[in-house]
This record gives sequence, C-alpha cells and structure tokens, in this order.
Amino acid sequence: MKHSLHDLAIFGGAPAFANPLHVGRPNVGDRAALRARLDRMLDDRWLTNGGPFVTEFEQRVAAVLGVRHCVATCNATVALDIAIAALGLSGEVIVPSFTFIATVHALQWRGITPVFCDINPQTHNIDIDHIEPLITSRTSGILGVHVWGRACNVLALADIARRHRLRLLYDAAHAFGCSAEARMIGSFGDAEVFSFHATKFLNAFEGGALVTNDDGIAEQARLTRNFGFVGEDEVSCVGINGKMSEASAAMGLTSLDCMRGLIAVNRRNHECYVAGLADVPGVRVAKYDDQEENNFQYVVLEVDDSASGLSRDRLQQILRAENILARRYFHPGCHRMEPYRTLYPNAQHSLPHTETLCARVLLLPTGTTVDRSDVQKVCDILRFAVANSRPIEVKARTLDHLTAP
Ligand code: T4K
Repeated sequence: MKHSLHDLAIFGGAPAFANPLHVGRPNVGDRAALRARLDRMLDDRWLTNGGPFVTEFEQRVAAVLGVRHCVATCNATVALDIAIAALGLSGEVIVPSFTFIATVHALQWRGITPVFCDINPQTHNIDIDHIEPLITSRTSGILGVHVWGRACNVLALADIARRHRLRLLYDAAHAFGCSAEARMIGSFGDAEVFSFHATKFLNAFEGGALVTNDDGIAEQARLTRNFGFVGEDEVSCVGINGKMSEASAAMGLTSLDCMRGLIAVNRRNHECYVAGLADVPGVRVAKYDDQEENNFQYVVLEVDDSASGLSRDRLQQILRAENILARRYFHPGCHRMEPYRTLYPNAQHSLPHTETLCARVLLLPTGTTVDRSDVQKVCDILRFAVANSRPIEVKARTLDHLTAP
C-alpha cells in the first residue's frame, strides 16, 4: 500500500511487485498432460504435417464452436492470409484501424488496399454506420475484428455484406470461447480466424485457425496451407506453409482441457478490477455482455484524463515503475504505422473515435499468474495515483525533463 508520494516507485520508493506483472502472460495448464502428449509425439516420431494431435485439435475446436470445419495453422496472421486467398478478396477491403497490425498487414501482403473504417466508441468494434459510404466498385469484402472478444454487430454486418454482395471475414483472434447472438463466435461471415498465440486465451505456443461452415472455403484453405498440394506429386494452386506443428497442437489440446478453469480465473480478476476501480474518477474498465459467453482475457482500462488528472501514458509510466507492465493495445492505430501512414496520410481525419480510443486504452495484467491480491494492489496504486494526480504530474514532468534525450 502506498501512503505517500515517496512510496511510489517513480519517486524512488520500492516497486510494488518484485517480479514484473505482465499483460499476456501465457497460461500453461496441466503440465503433466502436456508432457505426456509431447512424449507420445516424440515416441511416434510424428512432429508435423497432419499428425494426430493437429487432427484432434481441429475436431475439438470445431465441436466447441459448433462449426463444420477448422483448419489449424501456424499462427493467425497466416490463417488470415489463407482466408483472404480462399475468399478471393481483391481490390479494397474495409477494415478497422483499431486492431493489431497483423489484421491490416494480411491484406497488404495480398496487394489489397485496406480501407480504414472508424469504430464505435462503446464497443471498440467497426462502426456499422460508417461502412456503406466506404464501399466502391473495387470493394470485395469487409474484415471485422471482434476486439477483446466482444463481438462485432454480426447481424448488421451480414446484412450489409449481403446487400452489397461482399465477402465477410472476421478476425476473431481474441474471441475463442466468446459468443454473439447466443452462438459461438466462429460460424459468422464466410470464415473466421482465431489466434492461439502464447498470449491468447487458448494457447498453442504459436497457432491459429480458419473456421468456416463453407466446404469450398475449407478445402481451398487446406490446400493453401500445405503449399497447394493435392497429392504427393501434384500442386493445384499457389500455397504457403501454414501448418500447425504437433507440439503446438499438444499445447492447444492441453489449453482446451482447462478452458473452463481459465475463464473462471479471468472472470474473477475482471470482476475484482471492476469493483476495485469503480470509485476511481476518470478510469473505467470495459465490461463484457452478461448475456453472452466471454473469455474475459482482456482487462481494458479507458482513461479520461480530464477526470483522472493523469493521462493514459502517465498512468502507464507509474505502473511500469511499480513493475506492472500495462500495455497500450492498440496504440497507435494501424493507420499511423508504416506503410499505411505514408500510403494514406489523411486517414486519421475520418477516424476520430479510433484516434481518441488509441490515446485512452491501457490493458492491465490478468490470467492465472495474477491473483486477487495482485489485482487489489494494482487498483490501490491507480487509486492513489489519481487521488494525487496534481503533485504527481508536477513531479513527473521534472523527471521527463531529466530523462528527455
Ligand atoms: N489479429 C489480432 C486482433 C491480434 O491481436 C493478433 C495478435 C493477430 C491478429 C495475429 O495473431 P498471431 O499471428 O500472433 O497468432 C502480442 C502477440 O504476439 C500477438 O499475438 C497479439 N495479437 C498481440 C495483441 O500481442 P506483442 O508484439 O505485443 O507481443 P510481446 O512480445 O510484446 O508480448 C506481449 C506481452 O506478453 C508482454 O507483456 C510479454 C508477455 N509474454 C509474451 C510471450 C510471447 C510472456 O509473458 N510470455 C511469452 O511467451 O504482440
């Protein structure tokens, strides 16, 4: 507990945590089960290229999501690339800028122009009211992102896509175990893509998947994932190596085994943050819809500096000094990163909500390495900092001055 300004680590006090508290710390699950799977893999000498663990992983993911096909991949970025090819996207695709850079890079790699769409400031997802004015004769699809696992407006997007004959792809990297309209995310649009990166809710070290109910898209994705091979000696299209390894699938299966327990931990932490910060002016923890399934993987703080007296960046600096490694996802927006800021220098003018949110979000640590008392400590530090915002800001500016290059 910090009682005076000098207790704060930015002023020389001891950090609140001896070891860093990370956002995105992987959940490991049952180590014995993982080791047993890895032993089996080594005994069988089958390490990749359509082995039994990948097959089992695909079947179990498809069953959890209630979807016909799961095509497991080495990561979500490659799954997006494969999906873009399988859906035949070309020309222009409408996409939010408030996302991880991989979403937009996947389009650019395929020579497609990303057309940035603003977001709804409440949901943080693509704003359905801003899509139609962006549609041109070159538009081939919409790439929505279920940011933080909170679903896009799937009904409105399906309607827009149908009326304009556009393909609809979802980046569901954050959304494994989440639902929309009481249906698991995974079966919306033409296809959806999940990430099973180490930092994600369901972790396969590195991994991803394209899921779809469309037999043709699934078949094309399977071919593209494996260099375009249709048999041992025949190639049918330009493919890539997008295969998931057996070790990744073993980890993915182990994560699937403990999925319910992970949700319970994440939910508890999220509730503790909401309660612990409820009375702190200018900071708000983004909520999840009680009517839907959520994985609660992300604790997203929105900072309104006019009420907190401290900017998001100042709060991040204070937390980091305490060894709380809060992250600014997503900052800056993709339109402000290269090559997009050079290619589309005026994009920010049409993205006011994206611009505002990129300056306000701060993700706080959660997951199985974070317990209730850790959350309480993080909340106490935030409360103390906001309550003392004026003297902290004055002192911190001097520090900025001293450390400026
Ligand atoms: N679409 C969306 C919406 C996404 O958010 C992502 C990925 C993708 C697509 C692409 O999915 P993949 O192709 O990766 O499957 C991290 C992740 O690498 C990235 O997967 C994720 N989104 C993004 C939001 O976060 P970085 O560059 O911030 O990672 P890094 O190395 O800074 O690590 C993040 C935090 O996790 C740090 O606090 C350290 C901690 N960490 C990380 C790893 C890997 C650990 O404690 N242990 C670990 O093993 O991108």
